[in-house]
Amino acid sequence: MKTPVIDCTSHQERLLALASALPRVPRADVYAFLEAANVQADKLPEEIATALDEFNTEGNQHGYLLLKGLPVEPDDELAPTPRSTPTPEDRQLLNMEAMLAIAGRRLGLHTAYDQGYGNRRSRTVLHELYPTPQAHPLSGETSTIQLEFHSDLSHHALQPSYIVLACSRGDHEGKAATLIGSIRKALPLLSDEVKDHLFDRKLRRPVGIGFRDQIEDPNAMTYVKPLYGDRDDPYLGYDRSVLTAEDQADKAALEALADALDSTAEAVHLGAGDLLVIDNLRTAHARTPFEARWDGKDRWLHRAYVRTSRNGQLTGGERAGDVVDFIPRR
Ligand SMILES: O=C(O)CCC(=O)C(=O)O
Ligand SMILES: [Fe+2]
Repeated sequence: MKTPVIDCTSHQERLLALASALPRVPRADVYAFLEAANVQADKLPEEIATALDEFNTEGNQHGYLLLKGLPVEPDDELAPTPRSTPTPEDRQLLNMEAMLAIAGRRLGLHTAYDQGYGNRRSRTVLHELYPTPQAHPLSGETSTIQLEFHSDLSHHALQPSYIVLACSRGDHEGKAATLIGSIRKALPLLSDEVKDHLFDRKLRRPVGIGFRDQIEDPNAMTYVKPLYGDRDDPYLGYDRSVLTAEDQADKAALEALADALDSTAEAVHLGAGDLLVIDNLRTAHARTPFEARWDGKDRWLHRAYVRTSRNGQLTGGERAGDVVDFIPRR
């Protein structure tokens, strides 16, 4: 199996030069920022450009690509890890935000999504992930509890192709693992009976079950197919916390899928200078617990969703930086 990990250390100088061509305040004009990143994406070192391009066309067995050794600022030059959203609009560009923009533009279009929960953060293109003291138990801002296997936005009709996570700081103890369960690895473990049962089967995925406090329409319901697309190389739609099975056969099939994802999942321990591209249509991901210390040095990730032409996400005229309304998957 081809390695999904690329060491980019030898390209640091070149990557810093690309980053220096980007606007200094990314949130001042996100469209302009991503347009500038697109120009730089054409100038990426060949090794990195090829890895991203191949991942974009073929994917891989692992369901992710990990670029390591990117030119993150030395830790003592980085601001303290934030604790509360939103990110100030006038914050200066960080190196890993530049990497998120350039690598993401090589793949497709950065996109913000209204996730249907009515939560503030969901309409922003450039996300931040760090522990917050009052994190919702199903959000990426948690730390001490396991964030269970899920595909991001599986309930959205225009679910993004990729999740890009760029790390400015890892957690203190290196305990936080992003687990990636790839359907390409899990599928051979499923019986034909289970595969047939899950393929094109619409399961209920209530919107806002995890964000009930903020939900506007308590009857909102979406339908997610655990397996769909090409029967021999299917896409995956999965969320352990909110996908609901009604009858015994559905429950058993979902459990078999969960077991197969669990037993084949790979762990990535994100550290400073790492950028992880997750194939959001062929994987589910989770994050193991870790301890926040609230000392300004906690785990700090930058995140964006990237759309591509896969599975009808684009119909023409879209731009990197667009905000997509909530369109429930049915
Ligand atoms: O923190 C991570 O590694 C992943 C977080 C995540 O899955 C999410 O916020 O949806
Ligand atoms: Fe996620």
